[in-house]
Amino acid sequence: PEDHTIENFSSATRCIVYGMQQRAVQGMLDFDFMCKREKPSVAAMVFPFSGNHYVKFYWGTNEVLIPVFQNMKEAVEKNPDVTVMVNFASFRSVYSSVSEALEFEQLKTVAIIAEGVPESQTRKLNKMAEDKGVGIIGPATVGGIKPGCFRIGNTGGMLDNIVMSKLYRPGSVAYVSKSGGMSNELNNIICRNSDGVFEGVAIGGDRYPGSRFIDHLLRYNDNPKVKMLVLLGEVGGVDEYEICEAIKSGRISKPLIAWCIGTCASIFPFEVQFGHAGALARGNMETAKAKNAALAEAGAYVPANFVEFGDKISEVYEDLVDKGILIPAPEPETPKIPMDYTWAKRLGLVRKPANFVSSISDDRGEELKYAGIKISEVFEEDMGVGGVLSLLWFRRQLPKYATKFIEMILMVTADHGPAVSGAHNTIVCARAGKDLVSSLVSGLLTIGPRFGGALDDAAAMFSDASDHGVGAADFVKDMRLKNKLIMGIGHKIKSLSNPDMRVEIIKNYALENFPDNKVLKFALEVEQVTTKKRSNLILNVDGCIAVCFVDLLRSCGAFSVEEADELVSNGCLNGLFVLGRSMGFIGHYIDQKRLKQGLYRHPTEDITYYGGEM
Ligand code: Q5B
Repeated sequence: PEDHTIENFSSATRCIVYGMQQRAVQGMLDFDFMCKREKPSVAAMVFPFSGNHYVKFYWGTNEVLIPVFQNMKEAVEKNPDVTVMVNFASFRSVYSSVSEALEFEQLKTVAIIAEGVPESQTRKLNKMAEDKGVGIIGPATVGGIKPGCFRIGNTGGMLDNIVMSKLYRPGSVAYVSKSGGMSNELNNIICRNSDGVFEGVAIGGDRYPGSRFIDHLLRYNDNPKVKMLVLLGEVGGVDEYEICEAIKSGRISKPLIAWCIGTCASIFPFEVQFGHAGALARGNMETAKAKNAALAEAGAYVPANFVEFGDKISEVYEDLVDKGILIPAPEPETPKIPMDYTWAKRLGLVRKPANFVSSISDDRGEELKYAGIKISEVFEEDMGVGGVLSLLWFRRQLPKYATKFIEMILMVTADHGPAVSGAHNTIVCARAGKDLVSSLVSGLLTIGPRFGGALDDAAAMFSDASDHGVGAADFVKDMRLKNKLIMGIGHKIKSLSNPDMRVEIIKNYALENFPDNKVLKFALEVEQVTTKKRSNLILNVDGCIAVCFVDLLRSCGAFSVEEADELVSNGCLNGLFVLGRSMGFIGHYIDQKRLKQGLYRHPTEDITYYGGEM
């Protein structure tokens, strides 16, 4: 049947890309730029899963914004010049998205890229499209390319490929094939053996393609700018016989070079299903061999094998040139297209200092790594949270007693009731209707020199005095003279008569397991002095963790004293409290939500309103 529903693309053809295929869109825009198109061929994108927005693309070295719409209706209405839909929907949503698109009269061509579309759905879509006079390219196709005019999706491959195959300017040879991969091969073969491609379409490898070989070949035959036709058929189906008929009847009048791939199928003792869904011969007529013979018999130029396909094209081309039927156009300058930085870097053509250095984890390879250790090994060796923390914070695998100690710290600091500053803040924030992160952060922001954030300074003060051989009493006296509080000493409710069990647990573990307890022992001597003044001036949980951790870092063998001190001065000890207490704050947030607690307002009788002079 004469089916001319496929529109002839021009340098003004514009499309809507369905799906967030940013790489494909960039490829189309790069092609447009190379072809010196005035406007980008992609007018808009449609992505149902986000609100309307814009995405930035390169237009040469400049940047342009392409709108993304949530639905086709708006995209079509806002872009009345669009006639093509390039549909990247998955096989699951091809049917609904294409049927919707067929409602819009302005669309003349739909390219369906997805593979695996159910044949029953394809056939329904084909019927709907035919009734509405819309041309379908695909499914299961890369699309097609018309040099100088329009490129569907990724057809033609990478930009260097497009340049090598001279797809930025029209030649005189138009081809049709099934496969996208083989189209690339054709672009190359045709470029080497003629003045190049005028247009090429891959109709897709399914058994029921929307448009067929004949539709495109007739269209090409009727275009005076096309001088030669190329067909790359394949094993399976009988569409090639329609072409034979068209040649015999004279409907196809231009020279056609044809080859059906899959001739090797006869080597197998059984019928072979090749890569495409439609590439299986059901009977002798559908074999590549039979179809090649029929094409040759009808008058097509059929080489002896695929290797000679290019030679056959060259032969026909030279003949047309000799006869003056084909006059090659002067070769334009090869367009320069800026190379993407990532690609140029991969080719080793450019370098640039990185803005960022990171040394603790790497997600680029097959497996996530923490400090060079694969995540699977972390589990195989049962490193636990302590092991992971030591990899990420210290880039070291610490001994088991050390990683267990880290876990003990996280456990003892996890919570200390709702009354402490941080939990209180988290609770008030949660009750004000805020989300988890805001409530957590409002609690964390109270961690500081008085509450939970005394570890780093405690470590620095005790280790400095201990390193310099200062006696405990002199240290306390000296701090008082300087009007400084000793960090890690004192507690609001814990005292000699109400000891803090957390401190006992930490202290005893360190005394029993660490190779050295020098700084802890000094801190305990200081506690002896301070508690004589007031019984709540005990070595508190911050102070005890801090001094034990200094002893651990210095004596576990993984760090030098300088490295250990640098880690402390970088704030890792307060980090332990922050990390541990986050568990409690999140618990308080969840608790308040569970208890459906309303907005908190502090009782006025609990506030002294002072209006006097200050
Ligand atoms: N005096 C912790 O103060 C607290 C002194 C001192 C010398 C000291 C106070 C302090 C250093 C910071 C520190 C961590 C504010 C605490 C934690 C986590 C927690 C919290 C929880 C949890 C308590 C009364 C008298 C005054 C002061 C003297 C006090 N501290 N002298 N060095 N360090 N410590 N913070 O009881 O002569 O009367 O003027 O800042 O280590 O945050 O559970 O609550 O897990 O959540 O209000 O455990 O010690 O005492 O400030 O009224 O002082 O003692 O000079 O002497 P208080 P103040 P004087 S653990």
